[in-house]
Amino acid sequence: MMSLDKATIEKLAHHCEDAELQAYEITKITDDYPDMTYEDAYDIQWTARANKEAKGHKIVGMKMGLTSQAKMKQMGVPNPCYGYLADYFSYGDGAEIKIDELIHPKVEAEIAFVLKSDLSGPGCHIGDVLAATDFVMPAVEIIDSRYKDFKFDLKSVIADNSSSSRYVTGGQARSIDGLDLKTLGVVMEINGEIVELGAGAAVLGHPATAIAMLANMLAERGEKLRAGEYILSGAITAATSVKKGDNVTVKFQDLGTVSFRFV
Ligand code: 0L1
Ligand code: MG
Repeated sequence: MMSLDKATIEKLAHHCEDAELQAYEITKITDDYPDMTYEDAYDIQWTARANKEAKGHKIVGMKMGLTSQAKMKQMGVPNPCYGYLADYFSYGDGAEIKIDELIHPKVEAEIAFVLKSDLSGPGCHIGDVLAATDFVMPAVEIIDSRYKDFKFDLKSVIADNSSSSRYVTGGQARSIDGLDLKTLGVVMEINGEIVELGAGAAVLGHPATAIAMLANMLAERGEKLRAGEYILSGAITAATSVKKGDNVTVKFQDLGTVSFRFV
C-alpha cells in the first residue's frame, strides 16, 4: 500500500482545515490521492488536531460518526469513523449558531458520554464503557462536511475530521443508573414541526457500543479515551439540513431538551 509522505499529510491537513475555518467547499481528497490509506486519512486528522492545539485551542472531546447501519448504507461506507471536538465547536442550550460560519450544516440528535476513568482498548466492550461512565447528556451535533454536496468516501471524511463543526449540549446530566439507552426516545423538531424520531438503538444497537468501538479504534494509534472528555456517541436521527432562522428543539426521553437557533 502506498502511503503519503509527511509534507503531503501536512499540506492536506491545512487544505481541510482552511476549508473548515473559512467555510468553503473542496472536492474529496481521494480524487487527487486515490492510493491514500486509512492510516494516511487519520494522520491528516491528527495533524490538523495538533495544528489547532499549537494555535492555542483545547481539544475538549471526541465524536463517533456514521454509527448507524442506515447511515453507513446511505453514504456507502463500510465502517464508522471518529473525529475530535475543539473548544470553539461547543455551544450551550439556547445558543445562536452563526450559519455564515458553516457551509451546508445538518443537525443530528446524539447522546454524549462523560467518563469518570480513562478507557483503553483493545478489547474494550460495552460493560467497560458502562462501568467507566460518569454521566450522559443530551446533545445535538451540527455536522458540516467540507466536501461539495456531502459527496465523499470514508477516507476523505476521516481526513476532514468526520465532518465535525459544532455541537450543542443541554438538558440534564444523568447517571446511567435506571436509564435504558437502547430504548431512549428522541423527537427532533424544527420550527415546531417534528422532522425526525429515533431511539438509542439506532447507534450500533446501543450508544455505549459506539464508545467501546471508539476506544478500540484509538488503541490502534496508542491513544485512549480520557476521563472528563465530552464524547458524542453517534446520531440517533438522520442528519437534517438547516437554514438561517431555523429553531431546532430536540426532546430526549429522561434527559430533557436541547434548543438553539441558526442566525
Ligand atoms: O457524525 C456523523 O455521523 C457524520 C460523520 C461524517 C459523515 C457525514 O458528514 O455525513
Ligand atoms: Mg454525529
